[in-house]
Amino acid sequence: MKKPEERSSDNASIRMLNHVLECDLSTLWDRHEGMEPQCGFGSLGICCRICMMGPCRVDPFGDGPSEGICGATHDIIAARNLVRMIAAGAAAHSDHGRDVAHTLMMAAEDESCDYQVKDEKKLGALAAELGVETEGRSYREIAKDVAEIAFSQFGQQHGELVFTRRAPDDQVKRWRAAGVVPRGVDREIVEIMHRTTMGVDNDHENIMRQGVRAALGDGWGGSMIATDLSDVLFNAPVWLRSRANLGILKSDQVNIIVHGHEPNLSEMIVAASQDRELVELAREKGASGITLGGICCTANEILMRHGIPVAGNFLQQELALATGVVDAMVVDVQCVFPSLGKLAKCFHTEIISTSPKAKFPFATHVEFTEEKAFQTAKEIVRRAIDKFPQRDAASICVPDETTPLVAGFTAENIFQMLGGHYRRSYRPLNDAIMTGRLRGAAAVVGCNNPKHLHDYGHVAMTKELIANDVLVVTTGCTAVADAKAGLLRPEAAEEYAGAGLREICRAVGAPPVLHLGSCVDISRILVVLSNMVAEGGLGESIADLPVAGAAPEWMSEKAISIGFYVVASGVYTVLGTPLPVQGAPGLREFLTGGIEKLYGGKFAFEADPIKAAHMMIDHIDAKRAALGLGGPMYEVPYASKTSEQVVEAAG
Ligand code: CUV
Ligand code: SF4
Repeated sequence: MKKPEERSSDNASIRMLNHVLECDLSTLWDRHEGMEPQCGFGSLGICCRICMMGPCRVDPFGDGPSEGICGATHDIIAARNLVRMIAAGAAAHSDHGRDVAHTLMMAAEDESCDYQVKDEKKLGALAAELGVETEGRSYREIAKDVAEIAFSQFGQQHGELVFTRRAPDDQVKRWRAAGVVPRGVDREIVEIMHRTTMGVDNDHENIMRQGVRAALGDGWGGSMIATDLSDVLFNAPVWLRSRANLGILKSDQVNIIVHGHEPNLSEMIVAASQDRELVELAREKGASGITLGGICCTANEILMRHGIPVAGNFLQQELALATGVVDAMVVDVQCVFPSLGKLAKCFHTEIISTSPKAKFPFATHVEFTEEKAFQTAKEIVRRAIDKFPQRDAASICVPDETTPLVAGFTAENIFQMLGGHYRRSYRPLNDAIMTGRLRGAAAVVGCNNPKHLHDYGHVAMTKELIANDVLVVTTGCTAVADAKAGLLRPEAAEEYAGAGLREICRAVGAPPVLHLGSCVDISRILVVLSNMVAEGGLGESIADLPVAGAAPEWMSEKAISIGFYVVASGVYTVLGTPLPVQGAPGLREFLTGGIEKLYGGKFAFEADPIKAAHMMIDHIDAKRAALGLGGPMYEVPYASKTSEQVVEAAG
C-alpha cells in the first residue's frame, strides 16, 4: 500500500491520510489501488458497448481481433467513446447554465423571489451586447429579456450561438470553414448521441467534428451563460482575500461544507449561515459560531463572490469528513463521491443531498427548490446545528493548515488590475508580452486524479511556468491546489516568479497566479484571450497568441469537453493523463497533430508536470517567434531552445 506521502503532496491531506489509517477507514486511494491493474482496453479507448452484438474489444498489439463484430476499427471505437464523453461533459456544464438562466428568469418575474439581480452594471453590459433594449425599461424587464435569450441558446435549432461573436473573427472563420459553429447547445449534444449509435458516423475525423461542435457549445454557450448570468444574479467577483485548506474547519463551531457546483444552492447557504437567528441557535447548542467552507467548484463560486474559505479540492472530500467536525456536508451535482454517505456513518456527519437530479446512498434528501430557496437553506443549516452536540470528541482530528490567498479575477477586472485607474485596457498586458517582460500566459486548470500524486502536478507545473515569466491563470481544483501551496498570495511573486513577472506583480500588487473561478468560468479565460487579440499586436486569432493550456490531473468528462473547446479555440493544451485514444493510432495522430490545421490548437499528453511546462514554454516561444517578437526580457531558468531554433523546429 502506498504511504500517505506517496498519495498526496498536500500536508493537511497527508496528516488526514495518517489519521484515516489509524481509524481503519478506507478512501478513494485504497479503492484505486484495489482496482489496479486497471483495464487496458478501457484505458486505451478500444472497448465498445454501443450495441448488444458486443461488447467488443479490439487488440492493441495486432494479435487479436482488429475490428468489432460490426467492423468498427480502433479509431472508430475510440472516437465514438470519446465524443460521448464530450456529450456528457458539455451536458453537465450546460445544464448548470440552464439552471442559472431559470433562476434569473424567476428573479425577473417575481419581486418577492429570494434571488434578485445584484449586478445591474453587468446586466446592462450584457443587455447591450445581446441587443436588448434598455432605454426607459426597468432592470426586471431587461433581465427577463436577457434570461429569455439565454434560454433560447439551449434549444436553438439553427444559426450560431450568440456568444460565439465574442471570439476573434479569424477564429470564427476557422469554425465556419470546418462546419462546427454550434447551432444550439442541446442540439449538438443530441447529435453526438445520434451519430455514435450503431451504424451511423464511422469516420473518426467526422465524429470528432461533432465532438468539437458540442464542446464549443459548452465553452461559448452553456458555460459562458452560467458564468455571465451568475455574475448578474450574485455579483461579478472582485479581488478579495481568503484562506484555503482543511484548517478552516473549527472545532468549536458548527461546520458546514457545501460541495458540488451550482451557485443557486451555495449562495443561499451562505446567506443562511449568516442568519442572526441561526447563529444564535448555534450558540445555544454550545458552538461559538457557524463556519462555512466549500469543496470543488462550488467552493470557488462562493470564494470568488463572498470570500468564503475553501476546505479543499476534489480528492479531499472524504478527508474532510474524517476530521470528525463536519456537522453537515451539503451536496448538489457533479464530482460528489457516492462513497460519502457510508463514510459519514462512522461520524455524526449528515450528508444532505439537495438536487432532484442527484441522490446518494445514506444521504438525507432535502430537496432544494429555487421557489423556496432561503427557507430550505435555513432548514439545512438548522439540521447542521442540531448535529453539532452529537460529535464524538475521540474521533476528531483537524489539521492546522490553512493558507492565505487572493482570488476574484475576471475578464473585466483584469483591465483595472493591469491598466490601473487611468488605463483600463488590455494594452499593458499585450505590451508586457510584446516586450518580453512576460514571456506569455498559461491556463492551468482541472481536477485531481489518484493516478497522480495529489496536487503535485498542479503546483509543480505552475511554479515552473511562473519562474519562466509565464503569467498563470487558473480555475477549478487546480486553483485550490495553488491556493493551498501559497501561490495565490502576492508574495508568491517574490518567492517563485521570474524577474519580469515579479516586476508586474509588484507594480500592481497581484499574485503571479490569477484565480478566475470555477470550471464553468474557463469561459472567462476565453474572453480574456479574445480581448488580448482585440487589443492588437499579438496576431489575428487566439491561435496566434503566445499562450498554452494544461490540465495536469484531470479526471472528469467535463474536462474532456473543456479540453476540446479550448483546443478548438486555438490553444495548445497538455493533458497529464492521455485521452483514452492511445489504442487508436489514427485518432491519436489527429488530436495531437492534424486538428491544429483546422482550429489552430492541438493536444499533447505528458504526465511529468515539469516536462509538460517546458512543452508549453516551447510552444509559447514558437508563437513569439512567429509574431516576430524577441525572447524573454530577463534571464529565465528554462531557455534551452532559442526562438530561432524553435522556429526551425516548428518548420
Ligand atoms: Ni468543476 S470537474 S474535480 S470540481 S476541477 Fe475539480 Fe471543478 Fe474537476 Fe470537479
Ligand atoms: Fe461491437 Fe460494433 Fe456493437 Fe460496438 S457497435 S459493440 S464494435 S458490434
